[in-house]
This record gives sequence, structure tokens and C-alpha cells, in this order.
Amino acid sequence: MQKEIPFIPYTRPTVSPEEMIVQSQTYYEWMDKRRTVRHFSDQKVPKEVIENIILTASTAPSGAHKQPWTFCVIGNPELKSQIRKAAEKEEYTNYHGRMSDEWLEDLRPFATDWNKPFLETAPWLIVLFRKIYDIDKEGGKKNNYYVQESVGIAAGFLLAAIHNAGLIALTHTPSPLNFLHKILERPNNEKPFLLIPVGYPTQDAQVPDLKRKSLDEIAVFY
Ligand code: IYR
Repeated sequence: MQKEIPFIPYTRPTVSPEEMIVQSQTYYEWMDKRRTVRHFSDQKVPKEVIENIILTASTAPSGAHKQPWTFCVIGNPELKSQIRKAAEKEEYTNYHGRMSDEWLEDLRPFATDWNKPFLETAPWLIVLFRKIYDIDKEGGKKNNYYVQESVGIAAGFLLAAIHNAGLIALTHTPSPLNFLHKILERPNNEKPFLLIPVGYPTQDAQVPDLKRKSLDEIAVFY
């Protein structure tokens, strides 16, 4: 039997429409500064910052409030180097035949390749796992719901929190990701979802001069 959860009043200070317009605009402009950066410095980041970022990610909504995620944080250089080696092995195969010509052509402007030095340089790697089911105290399987959606939203919150802390992240998707399950010795109910190096950019870090779609390209108001 699921235990009862009491309901409590939802209270937040009311924001006037005028304030709302300003706040939403300010937040948009701030978030619009977030960029995926591939050039990481090895400058240290306090562990407490990473803890706060993860707590923020875990405020994301999730199916039946199951919070079906585990954030594995890697700061250990030996483990980072193992992860780099394994990721580069998969990525080498991806860039040399596993990815279609169209895919490689779409990626060309971003100058990515199979080399992933940031997996060793960044002070922290966060590997986000989705929990396809939970295990209760008696070792029984418990269902989770909308795991993909929930973990995707948590990843978004994580990236926003990293940006808000003044740090950079790279949403890295080595594929297949199974090597992370093995290296980090995760249980069978956990599947790797994303690998996110976190840290500071190098002094000379560059990003492609991308433009974001305009509102009429992404939204339809009825
Ligand atoms: N996973 C590869 C390839 C890659 C794919 C897409 I789609 C990107 O936006 C970026 C990279 C890699 O990490 O290099």
C-alpha cells in the first residue's frame, strides 16, 4: 500500500503581470547566453557546487514523483581516463562508419570528432542514469513511470543550474553508452542517459556562432 501524502497549501508571492514580463524577459536573456562548450580548463570546481546543481536537477517533475534518476559524479582522474578511453573507442567507430554521411555532414559545422579530451580535463563528469524501475527494501521491483520524459526534464534543469552557477557543460552522447554502466558498476535497474562534463571554459574557448530559431518558427498560438 502506498503511504498517504498530506496536502499542504501552495503559497508563493504573487507576481504582477508587469513584473512577470520583466522577470520572464530577464530569465530568457540569461538562458539565451547558455552555450554548449567543448573547451574545458582543468580549473577545480568545489564539490558543494555540484551537489547544489544536482539537488536543483532533482526538483524536476517526474512520473508519480518517483524521481527515477541517479547522478554519478566522477572527479577521480583514473576513472575519468577509463571513461575517456571507452568513449573514444565507441566514438571512433561512430565517426568511421557507424554514423551516416548525412549525420556527419550535419555535424561538420561543429567540428566534433572522436577525440574527447574534455573527459579528462573537466574537473567533474556527471553521468545521469535513468532508473527503469526501483527496488524496494525487500528487493522487490517497483514501477517507475515516464522515465524518459522525467529524466530528460531533470537533465534540462541540470544544464540550467550549471549555467546559473557560472559554469559550462557539454551534453555528451557517446553511443552506445553501456560502457558507463560497466565502469561505474551500476545496478541492472539503471541505464546510462547522458554524460555531462562540468567546469570552466579555457581562456581561448570558442563556440560556433549559432542563431536560435525565432518565436514564429517554434511556436504556434491558437
Ligand atoms: N555522439 C557524438 C556525435 C555527436 C552527435 C550529435 I547529434 C551532436 O550534436 C554532437 C556530437 C559525439 O559526441 O561526438
